Amino acid sequence: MTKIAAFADLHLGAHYAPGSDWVKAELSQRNPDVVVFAGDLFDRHTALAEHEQEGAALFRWITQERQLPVVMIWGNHDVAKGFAFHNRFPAIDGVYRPESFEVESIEVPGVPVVFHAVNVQKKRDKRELIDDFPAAHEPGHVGVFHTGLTGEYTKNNCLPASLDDLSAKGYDAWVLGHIHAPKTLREEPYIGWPGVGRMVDLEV
Ligand SMILES: [Mn+2]
Repeated sequence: MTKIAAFADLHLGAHYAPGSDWVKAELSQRNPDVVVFAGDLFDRHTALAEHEQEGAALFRWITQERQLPVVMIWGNHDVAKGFAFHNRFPAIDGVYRPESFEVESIEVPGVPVVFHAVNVQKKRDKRELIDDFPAAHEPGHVGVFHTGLTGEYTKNNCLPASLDDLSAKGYDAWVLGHIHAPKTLREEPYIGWPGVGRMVDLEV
């Protein structure tokens, strides 16, 4: 059993964002094997240089202080701010994310789970990528995806897909980003948006 602490849409810099102290407080109450973050670390409207430093410091705290690996993707806000390009965010040992803008399968040393994940590529990314996620035929697969799915929860959809598309992959969980109101779309196996200010505990 692998324990995952999952969150998304931290939106550092936004007035409604709970901030990195919230993440630290949540993780201090948990002992996961791996942390998953599903995109939008920064808010494209309001994040300043100090928030960039806060984001990097948070990921260093998780990986160095807590000694936990992180699997993360870039969301549309991060990309609009210029992260995901030019190595603007520092390389941090123990932080794993796709290196390209295609779906990649990520393995974390010591964690018997394969994470299938993709970075958003541009501010309004309407690519249909679900066919690029490999189907799983055995346990141990988790999807990490910054998507508004079929768009009913957002005016600005991102990387569209359907819930049925996700379900059909046979993964043990899908951690989604982009929608801020927490929403569990399927209980078991979990498919959902942790949302702003909520950390989700998964066992896969
Ligand atoms: Mn987003």
